[in-house]
Amino acid sequence: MRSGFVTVVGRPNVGKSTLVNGLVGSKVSITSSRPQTTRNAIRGVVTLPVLGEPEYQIVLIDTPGLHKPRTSLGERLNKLVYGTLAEADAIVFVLDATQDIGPGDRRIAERVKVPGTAVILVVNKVDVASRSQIVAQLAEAAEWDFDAYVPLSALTADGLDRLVGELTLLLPEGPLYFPRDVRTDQPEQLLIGEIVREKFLERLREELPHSLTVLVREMEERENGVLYVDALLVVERESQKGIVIGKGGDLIAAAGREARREIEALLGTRVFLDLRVKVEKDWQRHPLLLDRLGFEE
Ligand SMILES: Nc1nc2c(ncn2[C@@H]2O[C@H](COP(=O)(O)OP(=O)(O)OP(=O)(O)O)[C@@H](O)[C@H]2O)c(=O)[nH]1
Ligand SMILES: [Mg+2]
Repeated sequence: MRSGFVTVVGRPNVGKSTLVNGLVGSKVSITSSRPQTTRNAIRGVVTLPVLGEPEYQIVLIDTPGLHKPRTSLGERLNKLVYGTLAEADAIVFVLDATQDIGPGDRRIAERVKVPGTAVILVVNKVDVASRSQIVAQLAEAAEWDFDAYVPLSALTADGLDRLVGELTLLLPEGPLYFPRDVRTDQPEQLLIGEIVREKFLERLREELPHSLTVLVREMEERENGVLYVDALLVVERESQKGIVIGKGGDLIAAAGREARREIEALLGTRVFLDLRVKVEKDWQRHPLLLDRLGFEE
């Protein structure tokens, strides 16, 4: 069979996580309109059924958007991305068709040139871009001389099959890395924390989406068949606590309700979601706090 690891990289908000979810066919990574949503290397597995040999397994690695770091967290995240590039069998570099190619993209274009590793350039969001925008981006990116160019929409799935086709051509002979029915290796506890964070992201503005992290401290099945989930919302400043809770607690209640419903659907069980808010001053800037909050070096 053919199999391999494919790192998905690009600037924040270009649609990397939406693309990985679309390829996997289920939500393994949260998405939002806020930049820097993803904070881990999240693996999503695509195993293509055997309709005559060979069989394919594509292990996609969704990564945090590459950006100019302003905090220890940002530095750690960029480093994490560069690490996954070195291990990849192929790289998918994603551009947003509605945004001009900028210095950030050019820096990434240099970094993805790893000897012996093929690069596919994806021009995403074609559903909301004009034909001339798409053509201009493809023309400009053509100078980078990558191995394939695929315009697509991660959101509508238009063009995803072409990307899968290109990837299968690039995969080396390899083992079945994950059982055929596995879609991610992300522990349930982490995915649940991410779902909770996602529900807050769209409700928060300015620097607050960046200042929030979620730690699931406990998950326990209670006698009445309800899964009790204790999640801690960690923010950076005292003033942010009130914003996350909202007037009369309405923000935390609405986000919590939405998260609970999604977790219930995911696990097929009733859930009691216990949310608490805690301030860890400037946690994004302190290596020690980052360690404790699960962002390893
Ligand atoms: N119209 C349209 N929107 C898209 C498409 N792909 C992603 N989006 C939207 O773009 C925003 C960012 O998507 P994400 O998948 O979170 O982007 P990302 O690259 O993972 O972002 P970071 O994790 O912050 O680096 C979300 O609001 C998505 O719904 C697309 O093909 N078309
Ligand atoms: Mg993402």
